Amino acid sequence: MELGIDAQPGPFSFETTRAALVMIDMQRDFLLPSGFGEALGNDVSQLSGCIAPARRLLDWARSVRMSIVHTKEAHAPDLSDCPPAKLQRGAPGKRIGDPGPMGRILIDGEPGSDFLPELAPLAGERVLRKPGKGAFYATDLDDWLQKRSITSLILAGVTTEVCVQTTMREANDRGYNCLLIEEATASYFPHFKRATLEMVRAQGGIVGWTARLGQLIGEGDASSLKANT
Ligand code: C5J
Repeated sequence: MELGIDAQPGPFSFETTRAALVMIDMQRDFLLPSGFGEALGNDVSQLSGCIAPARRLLDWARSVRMSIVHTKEAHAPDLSDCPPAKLQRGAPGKRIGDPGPMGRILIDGEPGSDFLPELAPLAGERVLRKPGKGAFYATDLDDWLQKRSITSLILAGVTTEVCVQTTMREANDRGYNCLLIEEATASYFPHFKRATLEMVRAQGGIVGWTARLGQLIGEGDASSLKANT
């Protein structure tokens, strides 16, 4: 099904069979107290507003049978994929690999690295562990998308100006058309989110497009989409 939506800076069209939803890092470590985000001094409550819209977006993507990728920023237990410079960030005792209330901070397999239950992947959806901020760095994401002839990405998740924006820029450079859903992404710093949305769509969409969730999925269901079939 080909869809066209009113986005910024202009219309965004895509074929659902050649698009993927990329849900970025909706993990306890970033969204709940006592994880990595809070260890870095952030107010994690700033992210809670994007959870329900992200779930609506996920439900919609499932309803149109779009490919879905859930990324998680998490390191191997032996930290072999964590550069020393990254390991040294944050206060001593609250760094990557240190023990915390949700297990070792930002380590794959620990409770903190897992997805929020309401955004948990279903069978058949891709879970992509990544050691960096961008989902294309040191992963097979590009190959995986190419094998499925995917040319457009719908992006959501946290945080807007870090992992979401980095991934969107990587994807844009690789030739993917990228649409960021505004309510389904959040930052610990609301002004960084606002600036990122503006930056992405400036200069005729230099990094991609942005749209409100309702512009993509309609207010209550998917029926208000402009299908170009
Ligand atoms: C951060 C992320 N903020 N998922 N990671 O370190 O944006």
